[in-house]
Amino acid sequence: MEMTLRWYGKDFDTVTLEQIRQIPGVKGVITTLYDTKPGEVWSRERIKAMKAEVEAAGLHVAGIESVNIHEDIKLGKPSREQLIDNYIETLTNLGEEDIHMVCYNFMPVFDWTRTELARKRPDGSTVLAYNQAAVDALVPEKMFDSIAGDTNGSLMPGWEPDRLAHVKELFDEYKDITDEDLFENLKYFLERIMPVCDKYDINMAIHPDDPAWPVFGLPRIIINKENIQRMMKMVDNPHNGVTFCSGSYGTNLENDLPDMIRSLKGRIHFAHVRNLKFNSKDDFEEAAHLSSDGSFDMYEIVKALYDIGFTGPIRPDHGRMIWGEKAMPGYGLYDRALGAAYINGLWEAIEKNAKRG
Ligand code: CS2
Ligand code: MN
Repeated sequence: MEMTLRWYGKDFDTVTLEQIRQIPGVKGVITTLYDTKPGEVWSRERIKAMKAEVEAAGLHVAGIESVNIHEDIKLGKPSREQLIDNYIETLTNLGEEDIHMVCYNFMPVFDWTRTELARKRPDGSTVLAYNQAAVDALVPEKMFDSIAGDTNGSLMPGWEPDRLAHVKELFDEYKDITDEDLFENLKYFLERIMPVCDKYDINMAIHPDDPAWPVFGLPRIIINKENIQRMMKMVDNPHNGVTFCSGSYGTNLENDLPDMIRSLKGRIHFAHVRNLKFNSKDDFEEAAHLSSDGSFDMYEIVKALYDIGFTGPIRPDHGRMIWGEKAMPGYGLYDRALGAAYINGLWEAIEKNAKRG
């Protein structure tokens, strides 16, 4: 594995490349062109400039998170043809610039969903949290009222008006889209992009849906072992792989994380490692990476990655906000740096132990 940190680019991130460079064992960043829109072609020049900036700081670009997928592709609309052509052009430009791992997700309308961005934990840190009752209380009609400025409606944290501009129309478009349709549309997309991935050796790494079940009546398919195996088989090419995100698959306590990892040998191209603390099965918060702070056995997760011979980039995922840091929720420096050091420690111990026999 290669330890990395996610970096949003200097215009958006509070964390600098110089700081990242000083985290022991981190040589690579996972980055993106954060100001591009889904469907847009990423130009060769911009990719080159991004790489040069990262390399000038003594780091390298270990992969992209994310090249986002336009909703029309997920919806299977005729306009997807042009949009997939654009995606292929972006992949070509990334490949020409020697970038070989692309993370993306296939979640309708929203990326991750949390109900609180700063829940206080007993140690005084604040974390992202999810409570199912809070989501259930949020009937879509109320959501749209609140977007229109009705303060009685409850807007979800992190859902800035921008992100929601076309949400109502999108909900309407997804009304008749089933899980089967979504699988079909994903298959169509993957089949179209595999030739360019083969040509440039680009590993596509789908990120799981978070939480790992349908929210607001929207279909969600990248949620468990069965569905992910189906996805691997339906486009059976090693470049069609996954981002194994412990914190996203782990939202569903029925997902056996080490077992899932073992079942994906050769197809995990990127790993997000984080811990969750469950207060009940319907309420969880994002704990420190350390096993004893949350509900997962992090040793078993890292061990499973080691055992399958995982060689791709790995990163700590959402961190807590600690030591007074002000940053994008989940993406401060301090707790993610602690997470990287901890995962590195687990890996070193597992590796030395294995080599000793
Ligand atoms: C990430 C996701 O911050 C996060 O929760 O794990 O947003 C992830 O970057 C995307 O889903 C990948 O496309
Ligand atoms: Mn993740």
